[in-house]
Amino acid sequence: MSSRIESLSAAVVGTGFIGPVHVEGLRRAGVTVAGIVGSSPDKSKAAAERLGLPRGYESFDELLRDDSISAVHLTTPNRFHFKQAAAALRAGKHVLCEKPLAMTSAESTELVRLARESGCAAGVAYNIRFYPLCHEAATRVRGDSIGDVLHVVGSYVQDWLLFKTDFNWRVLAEDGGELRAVADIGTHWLDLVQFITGQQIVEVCADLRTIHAKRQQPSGGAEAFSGPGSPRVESEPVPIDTDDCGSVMLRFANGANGSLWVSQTTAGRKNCLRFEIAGAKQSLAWNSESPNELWIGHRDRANETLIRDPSLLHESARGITSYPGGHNEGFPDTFKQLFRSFYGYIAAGDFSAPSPFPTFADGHREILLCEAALRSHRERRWVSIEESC
Ligand code: SOE
Repeated sequence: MSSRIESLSAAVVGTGFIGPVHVEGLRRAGVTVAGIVGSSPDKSKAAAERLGLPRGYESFDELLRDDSISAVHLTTPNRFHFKQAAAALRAGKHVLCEKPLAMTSAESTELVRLARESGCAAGVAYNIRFYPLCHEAATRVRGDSIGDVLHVVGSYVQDWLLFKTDFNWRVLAEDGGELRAVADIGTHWLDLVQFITGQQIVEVCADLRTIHAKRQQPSGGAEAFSGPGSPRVESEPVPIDTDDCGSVMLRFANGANGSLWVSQTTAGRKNCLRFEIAGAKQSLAWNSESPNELWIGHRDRANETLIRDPSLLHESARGITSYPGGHNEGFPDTFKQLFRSFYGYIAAGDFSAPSPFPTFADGHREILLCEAALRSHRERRWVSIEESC
């Protein structure tokens, strides 16, 4: 049965950096946001007031009992994703979960199964796909404009964890998982290049590094991107064994090869994802810090830069573009477009149709890639994804 996006209502779990991004994206997509829940009733109430939401739930269970909500957004630390996603699906709610989907592939396998059996929509917030020029790149590569994909290289680099006084739950393996930079930002890149090329990564060889073996943990925690800790805040040294940076060599199903560099300790790079996809006829390159430009490389004529302009884009990219050329769209717009896609699918009501958003199956694939990368790093050898299944 089909309905309208505007008739759907959602609640957000998590009040940190990314929870409010979801609230804003939902509102801009036209979805009603019924309320939010944090790690305590006080935090829920404060977030609801700050964000102008009708309700700060007392608990996650209270949120699940709210029959007015059709979907739940999980923006909690990674260690909660499995339990919360499973409970929400069992309660008959559609789920949009932040990445990585779970802590282990055993958990993500179970979530894929539960999602299938629940008959609910289940998506993972790989929002970077929803920059219009990333959809444009996918249409061009899959439509053979660039020829056979030969190699794919790039990086995702940030600087918000450069100093040993920089801290967030993500640096702790028990909260975020054994892999950090690769899982937190690397999987965005891995998801993106597989989406664009239509080719799965089948084998990896990783070399990872923890720059700060100890970090200063402030009492009371710290939000992502909150800047260097104040010397006046009490903190204590804690051992860290998650990756600050590293490289992963890749082999794709069609024989293409490539590599990814990830780092959360590159001074000056705030949140910078770059890819370069080389085909037999052309190359494409893109940088998330100038997201409205796609570079098109030629061998036998001058290179081009395509400036995002809906009138010049393929239908797939035009469909996720809201503003005319020159009116730049960025990070918050990707969430709006992802949510329009997710709720548009729910509203259309045909769950046998292919999902236009990253699904739990995509999220599971990313966990397999992470496990293969970690194993490869520890055993100092190539690891196939099949081996890690
Ligand atoms: C922190 O590294 C973080 O917030 C990621 O968790 C997000 O996925 C990315 O979009 C920005 O950086």
